[in-house]
Amino acid sequence: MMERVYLGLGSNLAEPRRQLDAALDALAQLPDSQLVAVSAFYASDPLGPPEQPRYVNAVAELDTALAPLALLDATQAIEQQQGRVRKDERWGPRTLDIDILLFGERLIDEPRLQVPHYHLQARAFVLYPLADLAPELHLPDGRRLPDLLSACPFEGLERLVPSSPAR
Ligand code: PH2
Ligand code: MG
Ligand code: MG
Repeated sequence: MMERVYLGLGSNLAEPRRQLDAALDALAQLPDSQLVAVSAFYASDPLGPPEQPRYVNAVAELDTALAPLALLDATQAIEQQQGRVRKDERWGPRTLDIDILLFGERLIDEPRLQVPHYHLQARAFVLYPLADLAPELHLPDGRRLPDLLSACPFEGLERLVPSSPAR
């Protein structure tokens, strides 16, 4: 059975837009999956330690027959391929971060994976790209995206002009 997944992508090192483009190419190659749509790209100041470059973020819509932990393994492999180095610093700079935001109607609470993503509701750089793809989305826990958006100002986000005709 195919399930609809929303992935949050972020980068603030080594040409962030190029990192996101490469990540989307890799996601499009995943087995038993189809990349359905991609939001606009958005720039924003870092949330967390301030002494780091601005981020570029986007959200991707993926239909997949992979199990959640198999998809997590696959997205972590893509992060690794793109030079992600895990450091002790919380929310430090990274070449690529792929977060599983939503996985069909599932509520997942496992050591390696919590879905819906824990910080979803507080982050404009997640909510607004998500709304590009599914403005009327209902979360499996009953929350509605329009309500989350109205509690989270667009402030600080910069919608980027597409860098290629494809996006
Ligand atoms: N990701 C973080 C921490 N801070 N700030 C922005 N603007 N964008 C991010 O994707 C981001 C962040 C941890 O994953
Ligand atoms: Mg993240
Ligand atoms: Mg992450």
